[in-house]
Amino acid sequence: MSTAGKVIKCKAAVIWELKKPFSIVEIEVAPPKAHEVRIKILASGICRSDDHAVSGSQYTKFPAILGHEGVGVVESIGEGVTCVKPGDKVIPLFLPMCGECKNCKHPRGNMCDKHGLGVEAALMADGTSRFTYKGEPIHAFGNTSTFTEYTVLREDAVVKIDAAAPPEKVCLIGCGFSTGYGAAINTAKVEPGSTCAVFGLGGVGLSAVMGCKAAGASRIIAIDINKDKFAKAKELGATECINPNDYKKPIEDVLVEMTNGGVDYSLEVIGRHETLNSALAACHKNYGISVMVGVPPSLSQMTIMPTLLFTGRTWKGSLFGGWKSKVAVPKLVSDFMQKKFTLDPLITHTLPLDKINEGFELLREGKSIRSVLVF
Ligand code: CND
Ligand code: ZN
Ligand code: ZN
Repeated sequence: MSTAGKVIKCKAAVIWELKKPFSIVEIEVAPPKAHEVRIKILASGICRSDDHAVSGSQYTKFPAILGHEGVGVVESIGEGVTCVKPGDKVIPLFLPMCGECKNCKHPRGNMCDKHGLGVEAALMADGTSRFTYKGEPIHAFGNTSTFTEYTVLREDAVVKIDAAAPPEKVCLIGCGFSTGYGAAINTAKVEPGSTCAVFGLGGVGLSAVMGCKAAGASRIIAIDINKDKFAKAKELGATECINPNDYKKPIEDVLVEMTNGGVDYSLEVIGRHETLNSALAACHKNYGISVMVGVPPSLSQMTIMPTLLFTGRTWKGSLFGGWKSKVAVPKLVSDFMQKKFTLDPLITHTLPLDKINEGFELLREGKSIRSVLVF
């Protein structure tokens, strides 16, 4: 029996307040309005940005349904939707793309003018939510909300992918893989033979290591305070792994010495002021490029020594790896299907939605790279 046009009752992981665990409850998901798409989620990875919302480091409206790294299948579409149809396998896009605005049309822009990423991504375009619990609205998150059996997306925030793609793997193309890999390739524009430093070896950082390797870097120095991450970093292309806690000197000084003046490219994939500063200082004065990939705390301010930039370094930020989401995601999925890169080493745990709190604990304890929830 078709569910189109009807409210669907389903399971979702709802977070009611800051720093509290998720609870699995039955919610109501309203049908998609015009230019919206309702999808059944098949798999969703857990990314640190979801945990930043739990901890308050990234401001979010509660109660909320988090999750921004998923794969689903279209259940029904609202009026005027032409980009997907029921039955299509899709990836939700936390960085939507209308394709019409100045940013979407600019060759280097990937942050659509029509859709924000902050609190405006917690509701649909008309300012309401499609999720309710016992009639009370629940906020969405990051234009996506994938920790639920069904979600509703704006049509600009969904793209069709190869029907044969395995959801429990390609969900990582919805955030972690694309963000790290693209930051190296598109934002830093790592060159063959260059020296790179990657700070933070989670799912996003290890994808940045893969991007540096694919771009032909000859030296990739991987940095983490958790040495358990080193074996995987080496497997994915790191040539050296170092732990800042093993040195008395600041890690930027260690890197400058190791590379006789600083690295060509540094990527900060943690989201802390201290490591952002270290990553900038560790790159070569004159021509070094440092890319901020980790999400710093919302509304925070940081201090840097202006001479770091004055002497020629470049400091850049990278959202979703600089990819234009609607165009790049299907292509990345097809590259994965053609075995141009692997996602298996990034996936350390697969869990049912009911075990979402366990998945977050594994991340906080540094025991997982990516946990993927399967539905
Ligand atoms: P995850 O927590 O898995 O990895 C972070 C790694 O950093 C861990 O291995 C930590 O041990 C390590 N670390 C922590 N503190 C330090 C330190 N002081 N020095 C060295 N290493 C340290 O996170 P993830 O890989 O899922 O995400 C990484 C960041 O990327 C995080 O801030 C997340 O919010 C952000 C991100 C950005 C974007 C984007 O579009 N730019 C999209 N999604 C996530
Ligand atoms: Zn993410
Ligand atoms: Zn746009």
